[in-house]
Amino acid sequence: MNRTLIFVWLITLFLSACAPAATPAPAATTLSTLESPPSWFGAGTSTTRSLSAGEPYAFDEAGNITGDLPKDQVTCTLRIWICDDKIFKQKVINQGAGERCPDSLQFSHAPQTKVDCAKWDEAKRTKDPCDPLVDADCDGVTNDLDEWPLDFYRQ
Ligand SMILES: [Ca+2]
Repeated sequence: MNRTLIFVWLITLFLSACAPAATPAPAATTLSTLESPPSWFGAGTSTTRSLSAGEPYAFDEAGNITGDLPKDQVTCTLRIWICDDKIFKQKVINQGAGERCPDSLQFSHAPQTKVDCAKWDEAKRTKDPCDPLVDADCDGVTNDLDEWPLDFYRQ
């Protein structure tokens, strides 16, 4: 073997040894830090309620009517009451074009659940393990995007 080939081989070996280690793949992101439903669900004396409807009005994010919708348009609404709070979800559809309200806005997607309001209120104050007004079931999916906002095991 000639000296040039040995030199190139040694340089290659040196550079590969000095190369930074491959960066590890990022850890899988979890949707939630919890492994089970938050402590406010399944206990306590209060019960959640929900109501879904199709309404000919426009709403703000809090569920207040802000005006009428054009003909053929309807706002599909889902209201969920938890302790003294309300979650409001909505989507405007065009019934004239054959659109219908999505299943995720049906009241059946927020079935009645027992709630411990003291624990609910404490989590609202501390945001621990999450802010229930943003993510009621603490599964990592915000209420506005969660198809099952009261079910930790379904998003
Ligand atoms: Ca959620």
